[in-house]
Amino acid sequence: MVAVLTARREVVEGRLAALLPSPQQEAQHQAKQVSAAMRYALTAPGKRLRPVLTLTTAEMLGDRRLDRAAVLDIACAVEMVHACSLILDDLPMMDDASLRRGQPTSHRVFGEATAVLAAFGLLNRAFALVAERGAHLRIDRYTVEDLLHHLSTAIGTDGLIGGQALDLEGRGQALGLDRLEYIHSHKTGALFLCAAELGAMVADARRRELAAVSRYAKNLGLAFQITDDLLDDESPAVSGKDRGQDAGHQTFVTLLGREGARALASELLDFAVASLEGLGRRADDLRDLAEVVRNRRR
Ligand code: GRG
Repeated sequence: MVAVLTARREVVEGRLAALLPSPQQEAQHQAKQVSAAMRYALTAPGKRLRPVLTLTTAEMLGDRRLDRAAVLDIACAVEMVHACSLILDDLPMMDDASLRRGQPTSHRVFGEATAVLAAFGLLNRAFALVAERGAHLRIDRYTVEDLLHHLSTAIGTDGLIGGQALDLEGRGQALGLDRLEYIHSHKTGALFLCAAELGAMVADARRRELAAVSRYAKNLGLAFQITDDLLDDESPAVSGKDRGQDAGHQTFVTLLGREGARALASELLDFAVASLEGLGRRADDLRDLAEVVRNRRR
């Protein structure tokens, strides 16, 4: 990753744990196990691409009024939603995964009931953070309600939840490309889109800028899922997940073959980069982020 993106990832990494009760506070807490499970899932070694996307978009479009501390917490809220979705996705009733981010999945460590509560604890904390931090931003074009509405729409039945539901329904069936694209542009793409759009909104983006960022993130998110499919049948040492987690499911690789999937990902990333044309050199970090996805090995 280029230096500025790595630096943003480290800033996120440094902030995430501080947004949950500390292990000392946890020890005093009645609900110790659920707090410990939230921390376990959130601080596990993830790539932090979604919050980096939020920060990068905000830095690109923000002016001197940009409240970097608030933006960082809103970016971390996006990562909390992501961590929530990973806990739920790994449950026996969903993907039944045993390994995530190179370590045992949350339900394997804490049990299913605590894992589910931790997922909703993270989701709840994410909304609280956006509400608290979004309320005092110095922006004119968007309100804190817009931010919250955006986040809840991204998660809902027209977002992650809808994509996941259709993914589960389609298990074991032959799906066409349109259906597969619909599933993954919701299940995976919706949070990329939301991450970028929140970054634009907290920077008080003009509508034209927001539209460009949205087009970029839609293409980036779907491309990211395709690269995920490509990595899935590689070793768990690389992906940090169970080997062949997608075995028996239709994926972009089973549908198009490795070369076809690689070509589609590359085309989507080209579209993503082309969407940034009107933003000039300011968008170079987002261009670099597209290259990170194109070349990802984990
Ligand atoms: C209520 C938030 C919520 C969700 C319910 C379970 C569910 C609906 C959706 C599942 C969404 C999901 C887990 C999609 C997979 C996305 C994906 C490609 C995950 C891997 O992302 P990386 O590689 O992971 O960025 P790291 O570990 O690096 O963060």
